Amino acid sequence: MNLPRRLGLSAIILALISLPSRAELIVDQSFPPPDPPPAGQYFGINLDNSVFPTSLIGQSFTPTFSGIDAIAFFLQDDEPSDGRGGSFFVELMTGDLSTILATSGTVALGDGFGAGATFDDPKNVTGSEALFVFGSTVALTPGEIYAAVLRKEEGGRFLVRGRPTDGYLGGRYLGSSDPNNDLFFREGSLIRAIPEPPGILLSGLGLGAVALAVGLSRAVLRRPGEGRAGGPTIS
Ligand SMILES: [Ca+2]
Ligand SMILES: [Ca+2]
Repeated sequence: MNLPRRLGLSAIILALISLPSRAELIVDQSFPPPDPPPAGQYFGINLDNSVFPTSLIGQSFTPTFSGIDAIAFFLQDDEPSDGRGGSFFVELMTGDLSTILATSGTVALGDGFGAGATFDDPKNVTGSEALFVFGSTVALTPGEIYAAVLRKEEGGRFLVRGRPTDGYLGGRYLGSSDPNNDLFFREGSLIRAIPEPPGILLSGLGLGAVALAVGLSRAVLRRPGEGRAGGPTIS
């Protein structure tokens, strides 16, 4: 195999095995829906701000981590066959709701998101998870209370799901004074663009393959008296 082909193959191998793994949430605080969910213990909050324009739809929480990258809520299209999805984002606020600390990217959810196909489908009572990621890590003080407020940018009628019985002691659903009301959520840090350990090992092998290919090729090309018609030249 000549030098360009050898380098090209090594570069392709290196690129393939160096691809970052999917961003993964390292959970700090959470109140996930039980799986499978028992019947009759859930509530849904209407995210249509035209119906409840002033209500704060969100959840307070008390982190133990010193920062947050993302928070997930469980959403459900309340009109799954109207051809409309919806776009949503999250504002991270101080616990007294006086200051917005950060705003997540907007997440677009398709028509029917989180809606179960049958009445037996657990999604009908829990919705599905939607992850809202902040542009960079937001510094938090462990042990202090913070609030994540869900906002609808545009689209159809959606619900955010939670549970009226207490499962999370570090906060509550913001629209209620009852600490027993909690939205389902997960928040924490993201592992961003870091290869899995086997990937790191293979990346090292890939770099080694490139170095080996370059070294061997240079050795071949520098061997005196061996012209290679049409081959690459080294200046
Ligand atoms: Ca819809
Ligand atoms: Ca609570």
